[in-house]
Amino acid sequence: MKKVCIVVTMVLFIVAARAGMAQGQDGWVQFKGFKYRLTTVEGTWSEAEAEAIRHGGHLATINSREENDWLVRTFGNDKSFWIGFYQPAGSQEPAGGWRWVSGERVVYTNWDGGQPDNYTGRDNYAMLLSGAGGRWHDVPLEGWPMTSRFRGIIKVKAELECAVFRGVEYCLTPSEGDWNQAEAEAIRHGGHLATINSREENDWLIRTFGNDKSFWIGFYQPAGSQEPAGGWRWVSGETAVSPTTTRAGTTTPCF
Ligand SMILES: [Ca+2]
Ligand SMILES: [Ca+2]
Repeated sequence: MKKVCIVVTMVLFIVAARAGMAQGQDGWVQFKGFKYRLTTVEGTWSEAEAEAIRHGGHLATINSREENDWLVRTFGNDKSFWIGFYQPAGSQEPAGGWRWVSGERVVYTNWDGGQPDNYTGRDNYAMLLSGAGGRWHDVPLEGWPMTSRFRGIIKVKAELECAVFRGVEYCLTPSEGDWNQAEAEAIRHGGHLATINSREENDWLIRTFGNDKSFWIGFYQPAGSQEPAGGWRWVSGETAVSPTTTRAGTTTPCF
């Protein structure tokens, strides 16, 4: 009866999933509606920003301590990374005029002690400096020291809200619809509505996607089944946990 309840109470929202998009496979990692990855090669700030634009985004804008901490946890702090913060020509040195290349308002900064200092006389670009615990330094366009080049952190608005659990990516469908529309959307992304194979997976889905809305999952009852509990099956075809099969979604609690 538990699973019957899940399906019957789902009305509003829907969930889709896709296979093969787990963290690391294509280099992108998601955080709160955005996806991030490093530039493919080391270069100047301008070269890093150009690559970010090719991916449809910019060098990272960092809007909170939470985001800054997540970036350091995700990409490490043993190398320096360009971010999208720069100081336009003619700004008051050393701290005047800094802005985000995305155009977003500056609501958070995390300069290291004594920074920005315009040390070289042309420190007009910001980076997460290696070994500085996620604090920022102003450096010249081609990095500091002069001969060094760096990778940048690219940030792009995510098409779908997704999260990864045990190597499988789970995403919310971008709009509300009926069960069939949700499943069609899931198939377009290479997966199915979620198959849920354990209490742990179910709990993770609720923690991740919340419980203030209802979500479709991939459980349904074929026509002709014995009512109300007979014949229920997963649209993915799964009958038990299968680590190679796509599954995704979230649910309403029926415990
Ligand atoms: Ca400067
Ligand atoms: Ca500096």
